[in-house]
Amino acid sequence: MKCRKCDAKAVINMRQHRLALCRDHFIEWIVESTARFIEKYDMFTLDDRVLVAVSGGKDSLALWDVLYKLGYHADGLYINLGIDGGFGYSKTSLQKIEQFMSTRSDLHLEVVDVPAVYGAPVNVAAEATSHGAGKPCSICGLTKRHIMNRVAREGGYDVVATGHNLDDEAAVLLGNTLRWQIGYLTRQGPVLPASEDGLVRKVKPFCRFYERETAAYSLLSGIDYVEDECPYAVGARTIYHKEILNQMEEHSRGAKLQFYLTFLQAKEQGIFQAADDSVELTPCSKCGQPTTAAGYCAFCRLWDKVRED
Ligand code: Q46
Ligand code: ZN
Ligand code: ZN
Repeated sequence: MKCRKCDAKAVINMRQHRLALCRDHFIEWIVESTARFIEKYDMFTLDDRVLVAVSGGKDSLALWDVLYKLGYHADGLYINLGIDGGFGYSKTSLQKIEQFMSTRSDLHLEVVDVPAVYGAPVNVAAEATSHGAGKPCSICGLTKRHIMNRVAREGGYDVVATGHNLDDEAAVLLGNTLRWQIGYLTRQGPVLPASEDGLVRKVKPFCRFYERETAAYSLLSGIDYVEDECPYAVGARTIYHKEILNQMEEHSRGAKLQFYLTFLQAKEQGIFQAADDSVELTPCSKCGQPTTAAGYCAFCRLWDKVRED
């Protein structure tokens, strides 16, 4: 199969777009489409300071690479969760990020070491509290959100960007829809606006790319990334939802993209407006970050408990 734009051999065929492209034109397509999505959803401008959450995986490194190419002022944030999983997951992740940075000039990385700063790896914290019931994911998510917001506020960043792709977003959407979690559905989308109470704007510039596209971008761009998933991702409900969506995609090309885009349209048309449950946030009396709780926020209560044990 030939590239749609030149005579070279196509390396990828995106059936949902009826678009086959060669290496160079595919890389160009990803970069240009990202720029278009950033503009379309009003994510940020060239004047903004962007903090990219990088895990060492294909999506976040590809995102950082694209923003770098587009000339955005994008710094990285790596949160060391202290997860080993028998193969040094967190350690390998940081190595891949450092390797990525060594071949690009003027990149800046903030590193937050969870065990050093807060007293324990997230999986140990999960065992020490009833919160996780064995799985560290809810504690891990809470901790990552807290740290991203703290670092962004302290560093004067305008926006936090994450590498979530369409497969991630469609899986979360399916989960939220199956349980009609209106609060989550109301907040899901390419942009989570900043709140006056101190939540920094969050954006997902890759939310319209299939996972195979971000993986292909990384491979074709020579980005070396951590291929192993976090050991705790195994058996996660989102993985099950991804499998269901993959089956749907096999039967009907573009099903995932359509599911996500029609959701965004429905939201724009006001389907969840009446249910908008925006809540009042107040500053946590310990760390000062916005919380719905009175007194200490969930993050501070959790990590205080971990340190007590
Ligand atoms: S939440 Fe759970 Fe992930 Fe944290 S513990 Fe690993 S799988 S990294 S996105
Ligand atoms: Zn071409
Ligand atoms: Zn707090």
